[in-house]
Amino acid sequence: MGFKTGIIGLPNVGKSTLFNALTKTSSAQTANFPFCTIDPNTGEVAVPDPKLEKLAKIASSKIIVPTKMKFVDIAGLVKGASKGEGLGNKFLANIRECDAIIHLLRCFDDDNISHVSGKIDPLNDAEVIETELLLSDIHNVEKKILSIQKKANSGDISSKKDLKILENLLISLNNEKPARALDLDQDDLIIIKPLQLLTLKPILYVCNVEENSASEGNKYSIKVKELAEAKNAKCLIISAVIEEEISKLDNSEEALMFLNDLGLDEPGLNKIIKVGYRMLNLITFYTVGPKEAHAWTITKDSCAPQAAGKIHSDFEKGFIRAEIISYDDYINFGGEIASKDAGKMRIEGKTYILNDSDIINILFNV
Ligand SMILES: Nc1nc2c(ncn2[C@@H]2O[C@H](COP(=O)(O)OP(=O)(O)O)[C@@H](O)[C@H]2O)c(=O)[nH]1
Ligand SMILES: [Mg+2]
Repeated sequence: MGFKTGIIGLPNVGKSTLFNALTKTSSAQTANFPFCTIDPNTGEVAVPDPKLEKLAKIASSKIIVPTKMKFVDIAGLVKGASKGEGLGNKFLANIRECDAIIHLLRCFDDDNISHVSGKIDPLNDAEVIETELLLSDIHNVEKKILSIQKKANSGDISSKKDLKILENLLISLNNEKPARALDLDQDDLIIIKPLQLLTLKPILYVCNVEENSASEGNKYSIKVKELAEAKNAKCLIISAVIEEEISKLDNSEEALMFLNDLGLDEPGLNKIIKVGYRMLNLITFYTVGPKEAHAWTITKDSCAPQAAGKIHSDFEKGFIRAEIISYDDYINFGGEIASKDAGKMRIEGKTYILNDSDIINILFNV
């Protein structure tokens, strides 16, 4: 299972430009992992990972397999989408399948590129889109309420409890409060999660600015930053045009020189992935050997058998124990055998909670 992030925004804000650039840059950075297009709008991106490269070097791994993230270019959102305008329902269904949302906002002036409402105003644009997401959620919650109302009215205790939760949720949504802004407890989530609400998904605002504002931002991105802070959301500044330029370069050294000239130190792809990882509460772990060095993604606080299950379902079923070396030890002692000799390889059982960057070896029995 890969983590999937949808890129949304009004038409002509630069979504496709960014999507294409991200996916091409990814394949340029990782020769071992050519970018793969799943369909024209979905791309799998290799997560840039200097640690993985160091590990592979130490272990003389023949192949390097980075962990991946999916991006989806979600086109077709216009005012009225929740009522079926534009691509309407298809668009919303595409977002529903995503784990997180990148909301791309146009923060560049360019008279040659038309804007749907004729004026550059990222805050207004953000509101137009978020209103559609809210309306779609309201519709879903109302439908769910209708479906359990009868049972609740007949006195069924559990339905009554669910109804109360949903009614409170509906009030908040009607007050333009996204579901992610609510203080939901475990009981709430059990009933709310299956509704796959769009406004429950973590959101990252990305300001698409003109090239020479890419390092500092501009008058539009300042406003978006304030909006993000008020909503307790994250915000990044990128220039889709710069990302497009980088994606045409042959290697990462050239890309870095180009970026440095513009006052930047890494491609937007890296920034987006880093923030995305934090937003989604993800960590990376590794399996390393002479055959391959492989990075895997897992949710923070996962236990060793869950990590084993990422590698192979048999590893989870037949899990006996895991041998763990921390990344720092692996690097400092210079590999698996040296770490083991130094007493740095730990044997851990089913309840072990993975640390970020752990190198693991699963012992299992099927
Ligand atoms: N000047 C300028 N044009 C851009 C920028 N990003 C995208 N564009 C242009 O805006 C137009 C629409 O971009 P596109 O990526 O197709 O937008 P989408 O409708 O959101 O997918 C294209 O002609 C792009 O070349 C930018 O940062 N600056
Ligand atoms: Mg497009």
